[in-house]
Amino acid sequence: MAELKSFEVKAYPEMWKSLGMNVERFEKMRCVLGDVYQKTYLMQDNRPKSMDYFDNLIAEIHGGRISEILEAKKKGSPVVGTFCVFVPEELIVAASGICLGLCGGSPGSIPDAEKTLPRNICPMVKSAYGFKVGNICPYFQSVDFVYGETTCDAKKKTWELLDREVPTYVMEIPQMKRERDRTMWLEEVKDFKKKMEDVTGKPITVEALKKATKVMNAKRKSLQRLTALRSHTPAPISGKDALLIEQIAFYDEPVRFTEKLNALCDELDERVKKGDGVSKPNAPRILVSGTPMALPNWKLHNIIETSGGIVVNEESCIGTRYFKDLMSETDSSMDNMLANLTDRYMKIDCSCFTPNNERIDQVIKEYRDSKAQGVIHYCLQFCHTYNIEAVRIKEACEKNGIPFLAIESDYSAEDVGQIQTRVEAFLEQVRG
Ligand code: BJ8
Repeated sequence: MAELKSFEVKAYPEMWKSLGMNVERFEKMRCVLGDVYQKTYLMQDNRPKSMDYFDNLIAEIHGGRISEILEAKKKGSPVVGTFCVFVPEELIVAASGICLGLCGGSPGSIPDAEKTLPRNICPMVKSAYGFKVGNICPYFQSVDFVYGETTCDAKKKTWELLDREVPTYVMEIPQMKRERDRTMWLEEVKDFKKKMEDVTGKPITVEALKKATKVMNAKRKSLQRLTALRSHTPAPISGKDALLIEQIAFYDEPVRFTEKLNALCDELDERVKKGDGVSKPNAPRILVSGTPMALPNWKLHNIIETSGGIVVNEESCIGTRYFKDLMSETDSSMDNMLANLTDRYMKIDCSCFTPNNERIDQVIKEYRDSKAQGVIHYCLQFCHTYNIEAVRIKEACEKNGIPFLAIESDYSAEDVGQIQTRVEAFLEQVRG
């Protein structure tokens, strides 16, 4: 095991105060995050050198990146908070804006949310809402507005309450993918473009959207490249590190992120050539499928990898569902670009759709592409659509002779022992 390196998430109390945050509460959360990060990440053996950049982004998560965002805001960049990969990021970038994924992955903010929200709802929704009402997230404090969506019931009803705290607009996402749904979706995309234009007072031009498309495609390609590299045995990077990078993708500056991720991939290319990696040759290779894992939710990956397995793919919105589809770069009319944008986002196979056969096929495809040996379906507690869809994923795995395990969990540490026991037994089964 690697030596324990010293690490701290840096404190910026003056900045937090100026953002109207509860500094005392937040200071405690900062220390907990630093501690957990050190134990979860810095103890890993043989980490790629290029992970330094991503470690630094965590050290600067509550300050360095926030200063950049505030600086851009002063120069007129709108800052938009989102909770779903359905909100077209290209239009935010085309309006010189900053897109911040605000999903919550921490148990620390849940008590704040439970003062208002019912307890029996998704922990991701509670965590995010708690960050805002508790004034304990510098990202939430920096956004000009939030763009929510009508995917699941927990989210769409929470927007009504969130709107009291921060201006919250809602994009209607249909629950089916028929022609009439596409027509309605295109209108929603046009409304979103208009919203961005109203905020900046400038029209989004074809040229700006083309440029933004290139930025987003390049970012998505770098994430695809990372995913492809993980298909090698031994895996050149841990699942935990890959998950961290995917989480950082939702708040880092996209051009710099792409450059740094490509540099990491160059290093991983070298590792693959030399047969160097982070896992033992017989480590069971696991594809994790299901609900997204917002930062700092590293629970399942940590359990799998400290039990001797290696996670080689995330079939979820934190993973491939965010970056598997690119947008055409050849269009030259705004109407065509918006239509293509709609088509690109309609390919997202979230379980809120019915039917959602594409996702079942996608899990099997990614299982094969990543050379996995087992599927663990991860479902956040009270997420009904993913929980029910797991039945069909299980059936498809059984039909294809793929070992399958379903885990339902929240952000607490209470079920860690129980999950660990189930994961260990599953890894034994995969080993045969
Ligand atoms: S496209 S997965 S990011 S909706 S886990 S909050 S669904 S109760 S996150 Fe999602 Fe968009 Fe779909 Fe992806 Fe609700 Fe389920 Fe919680 Fe969820």
